[in-house]
Amino acid sequence: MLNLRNRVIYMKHLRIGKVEEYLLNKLESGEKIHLLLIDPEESTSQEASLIASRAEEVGSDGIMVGGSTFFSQSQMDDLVKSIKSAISIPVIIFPNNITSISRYADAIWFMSLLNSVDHYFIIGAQSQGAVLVSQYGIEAIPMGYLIFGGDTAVAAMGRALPLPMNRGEVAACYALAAQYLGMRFVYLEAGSGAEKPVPPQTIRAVRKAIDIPIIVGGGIRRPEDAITSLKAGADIIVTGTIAEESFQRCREIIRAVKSFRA
Ligand code: 1GP
Repeated sequence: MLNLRNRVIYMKHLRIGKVEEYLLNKLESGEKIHLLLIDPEESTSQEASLIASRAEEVGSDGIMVGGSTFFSQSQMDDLVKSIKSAISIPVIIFPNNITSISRYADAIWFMSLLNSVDHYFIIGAQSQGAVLVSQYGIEAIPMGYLIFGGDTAVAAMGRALPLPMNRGEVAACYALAAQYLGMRFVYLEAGSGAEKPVPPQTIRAVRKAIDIPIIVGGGIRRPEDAITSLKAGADIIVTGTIAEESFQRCREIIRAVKSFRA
């Protein structure tokens, strides 16, 4: 049984850090969150820092850095450093591998690809990277990652057995398991550049099943897509590709997310 002293220690060991607190404070106040994903393969350091600062100006809440087919730790470091110098919102690593771990980031989604068939993406890379994350003092935010659909780089590289887009009850099983395993966020991923985002009925089914925040990303190209996801119960919207294609459209999405009220 925990006494009060132990409970304080226990809470400390949950290690809820500054970035997670920042996100939770926003959600608690009724705001929805927008995170801009920068793929190191698609941008130079200069382009990335420019796009990150434009996103911050428009109201985006943070920058995620990661890509499914990127494996250079030194380039990751350069990119993260350059983005950090241009903005004051947090930079969160969105890792595909242990080579994504950059000491310059504020936080890392410490994530497990729960519907992978490969042990490496469920716990292998995490066990290899954990000590480095600790040594670098990067804030780790535990997250369960679920991939939908199939025809995307992330599904192939992560050896996912993709969840069906329209069977929310299957996604809800995984999401509830993530919550019971102690993960503090769940990410419903359609894959970068996906033809369609995760459908609202699936997000709704997950929302009903869990209490922890839901991140939705992949294939969000219009403000309506973001609004539909938020109405269905998403808390955090991630967009990547659209900012590379047209920053104007990305700006509209950020504005839609930031002015949304349930
Ligand atoms: C990919 O969910 C993110 O991991 C963002 O996807 O590039 O399609 O916006 P898009």
